Amino acid sequence: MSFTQAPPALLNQFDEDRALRSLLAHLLPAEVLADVEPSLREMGRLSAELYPAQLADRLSEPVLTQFDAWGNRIDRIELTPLWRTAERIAAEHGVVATAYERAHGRFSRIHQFALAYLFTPSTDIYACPLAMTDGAARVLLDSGNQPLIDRAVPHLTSRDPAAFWTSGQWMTETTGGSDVGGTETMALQDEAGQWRLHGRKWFTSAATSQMALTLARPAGNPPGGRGLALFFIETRDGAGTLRGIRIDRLKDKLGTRKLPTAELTLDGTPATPVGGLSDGVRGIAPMLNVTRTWNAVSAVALMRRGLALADDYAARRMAFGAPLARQPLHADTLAGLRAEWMGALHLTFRVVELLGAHEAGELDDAGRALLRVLTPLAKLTTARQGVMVASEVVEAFGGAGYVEDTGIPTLLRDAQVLSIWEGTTNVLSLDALRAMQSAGATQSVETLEPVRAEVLRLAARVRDPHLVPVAEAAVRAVDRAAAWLEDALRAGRDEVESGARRFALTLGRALEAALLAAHAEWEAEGADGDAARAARRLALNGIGLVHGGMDPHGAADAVAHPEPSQPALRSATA
Ligand code: MFK
Repeated sequence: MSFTQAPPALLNQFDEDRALRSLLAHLLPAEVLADVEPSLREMGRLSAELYPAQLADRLSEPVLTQFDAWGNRIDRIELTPLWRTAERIAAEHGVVATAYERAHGRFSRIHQFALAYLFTPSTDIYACPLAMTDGAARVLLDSGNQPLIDRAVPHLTSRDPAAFWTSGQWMTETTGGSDVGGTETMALQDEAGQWRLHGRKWFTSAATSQMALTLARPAGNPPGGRGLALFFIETRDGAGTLRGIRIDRLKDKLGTRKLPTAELTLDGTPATPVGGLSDGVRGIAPMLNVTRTWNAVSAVALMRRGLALADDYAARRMAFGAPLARQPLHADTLAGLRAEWMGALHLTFRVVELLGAHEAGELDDAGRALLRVLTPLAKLTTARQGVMVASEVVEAFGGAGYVEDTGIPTLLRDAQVLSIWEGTTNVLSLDALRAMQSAGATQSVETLEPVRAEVLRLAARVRDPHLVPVAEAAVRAVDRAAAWLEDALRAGRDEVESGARRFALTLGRALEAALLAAHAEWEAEGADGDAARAARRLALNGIGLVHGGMDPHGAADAVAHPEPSQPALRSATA
């Protein structure tokens, strides 16, 4: 009658993560790996150490106080204790700065995002303001606007918590989060020539940032995205008072509840154009691509956290006379999820690798086209995997996973945002198509060339007979996607758009399988190596979706189906 279950526990999250360490050994030269490893090990230690603090802080949420006792409007947001700790750790450990210091050239992005991956699961989505900070630094540096670069970039990339700034990315209005061209905020110049913004921002994540990049329509500009301009805002004056900004309320969200997401009114907010006075969507696009990369890294990180907890629990929890880990069906379920996470990890870090090479000026035209296409593909594919894996992790804990004070339900609620913000799965599927069309011929299957060339390049490396069927399945899935596209292009735009999501997920999963198979070949650990097992399992879970018709799961392009496909894994590609 006195049995109590030992809860899951975490050890150093770098040392424990064999998949990450193997991937880094593949991507980084030995001397770079030796140089960055201590910082990653320290972040892995902090990640485990912060986990109990995260559980203890579970119920606290940011609080908005709009007025002081005397009726003065103050609009102060009190952050949660762990967020304040996270801000300090992020600055001191260079979770943004590492990418801009570029101590290891093209490899610094890999170092930075490995830090972010270890940092993210224990810090209550503090990754969100960091993502926007990183994106803002990128946009400002790309803009060539030297006064703004001098003013903001040293803060955005500082390792000193007292000097560190985060940035907001204020895009969404009541007219829509996807169709940003409908933005209603107006930019007017006052008598002194100062631009001032007037409007309402409906979904501003991390409203406590010191600066923001936002879109507004200069008076007289035409409607649509081209009529918008990109503006820089400093949110507070020297006395700490908000500059023409009212915080109307905080959002009551399904998840990411530590994140002070706000509705704002801009009422004469002083603002500086970042570039010209039009084409603001194009101007903010580099920020979107950076935050979408962070989104993928966060998806992989949350999957890893869920699986670390589920694996530990499976070793502790006895049922029907044995630990769950030795119950064949439970072990098989976890193996299927592990494959999804490892595929997502490899796809995401391929994007990171390309981004680092691009920023170091080492990508040719084909590399840049690949980066442009892989960014939305990685974001949308990993986000769907993140939601599915988080849901399965809840189930892997049985009833305990459904109980709030285990901390497990938070994983699912937080994961659900990954497929929504920064562009929904559908918007990003269309973006991926558009990116392919601008890289290749506009109306033909040559559109697929950057992705197809990448999958063929990876498949050509695979020699191990245990892995060759996986590489072949990846190539076959891309070929079927190409055949579908050819038919759809003949049938017209509606046919192309209605299949874009299945098409994009097929390409994302084919890339994951090919990357895993090529990595397993490099690991050279035979059929039982981690990556080899994950590659084969990902192929079994299913790669291709384009020929599914009404039931997109029915024709999953699997190596073999020794068992009926698992409902749990079906949702990975839904
Ligand atoms: C945990 C970490 C995650 C971080 C979380 C941060 C939380 C922040 C919360 C948010 O802010 S969520 C809001 C995010 N909002 C979006 O992601 C918007 C989603 N909608 C789209 O992406 C639409 O496709 C888009 C707004 C871009 C469509 O607008 P338009 O006006 O129809 O733009 P259009 O005509 O497609 O593109 C305009 C130009 O930008 C074109 O270039 P040109 O002017 O040279 O022709 C495009 O090629 C270019 N462009 C668009 N997207 C691009 C891009 N260029 C490069 N990369 C892209 N991704």
